[in-house]
Amino acid sequence: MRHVVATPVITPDQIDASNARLEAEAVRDYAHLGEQLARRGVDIEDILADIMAFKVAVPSWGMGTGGTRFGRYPIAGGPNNLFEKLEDCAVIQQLTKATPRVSLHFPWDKVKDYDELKGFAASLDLGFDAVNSNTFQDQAGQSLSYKFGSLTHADAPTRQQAIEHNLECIEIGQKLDAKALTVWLGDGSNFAGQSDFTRALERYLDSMAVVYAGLPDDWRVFMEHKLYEPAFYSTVIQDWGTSILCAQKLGPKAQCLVDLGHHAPNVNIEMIVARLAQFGKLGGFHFNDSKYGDDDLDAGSVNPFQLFLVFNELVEAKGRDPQCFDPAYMLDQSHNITDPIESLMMSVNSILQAFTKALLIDRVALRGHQDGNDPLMAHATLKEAYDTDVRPILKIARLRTGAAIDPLGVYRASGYRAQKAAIRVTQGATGGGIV
Ligand code: RM4
Ligand code: MN
Ligand code: MN
Repeated sequence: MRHVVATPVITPDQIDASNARLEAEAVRDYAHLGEQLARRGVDIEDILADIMAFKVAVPSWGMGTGGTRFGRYPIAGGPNNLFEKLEDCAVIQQLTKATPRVSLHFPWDKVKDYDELKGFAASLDLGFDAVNSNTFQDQAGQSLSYKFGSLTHADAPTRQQAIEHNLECIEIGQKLDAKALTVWLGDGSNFAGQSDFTRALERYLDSMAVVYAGLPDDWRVFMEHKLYEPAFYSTVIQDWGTSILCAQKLGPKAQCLVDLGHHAPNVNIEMIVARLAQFGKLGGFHFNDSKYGDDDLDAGSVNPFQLFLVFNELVEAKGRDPQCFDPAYMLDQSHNITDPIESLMMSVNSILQAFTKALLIDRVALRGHQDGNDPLMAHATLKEAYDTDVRPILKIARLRTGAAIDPLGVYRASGYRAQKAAIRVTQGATGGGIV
């Protein structure tokens, strides 16, 4: 039971000392921005309240250095097991106070005792978000292979094995107070003619109906589409169209999950977001950024404007349906050349910036310009919000929630990773892969 209670990873003193140095300047900048926004009819405190309330889950699998299929470069002091990953998640939560929940992936994150895991997480101020199933790899000792598919496999026993794995994820998730299962499926084909598109989707729906029936009343299942990889000719749940058709067929607890990297280059993702929200089927998000495909780069690092446009749709959807619109926000990134803690803290910041700017859009003016057929002013209304430097709001939000005004600065000064390097075993640099 060595894991039952964890001690805080960065001491509150370290955060307080840094905040004390930065507070006066942050407060002055915030007051100045407040004045500017007041001239635009915006109360900065309203925006701040929304920002302080916004939370995004972090992925357990994002805590290790990812790697590509060509290689992996582990960092000294990186986590070797789920408990160490949770310690790293706790650092992000301590310094940002925007990531109180962790999304787990099974069987990668299987442990013997889930009460112990829950207690350990709680002692670090962490809870759990959606659980993710994995039928895209064969595990040691697994009786039937997923080489030719899982939930859509031609053989019923293999489908059954994949169904049971998803049901087991729900069972584990219930022990951890999760409320959703995310199913991303690698099933697809590599050759034209290899798979019958229609029959494969029928099998998917049949399998998912069994998984759906196993959902507790207050649970949702998220279907995560992705256009290619690991299958390179066709993928069963390849886009939001297939995803929403299946969600509609399965029932109200089934919703679609948008991973920003799972679309062809140049696809208008913000429009997909609007469509899914309009029909009550936007269940969740995996934030990351990309240039070519499922690159899993840090959110907002390549295309922050797109992230802003996505948040514009999210704010718009929330405005239309404040009671029911409640997507689960998660990060899903692979950190190949940076310390994952640093990358994730930066990504949280980028997401919050995009959200803050989206909240600043003058929606009455925008609608007027849209209906008055004034494209230039409609666009200028978006740009007015996008061009605002909202960093003072984020700093004050962190100050007021007990986080660090400068998370990266405190993290670097703490020497956290070096301390862990002295305790944790550093893995060898061999092999590739996503975890
Ligand atoms: C997939 C997808 C899933 C994630 C796996 C590891 O591309 O994004 O969400 O669970 O990668
Ligand atoms: Mn994803
Ligand atoms: Mn992905």
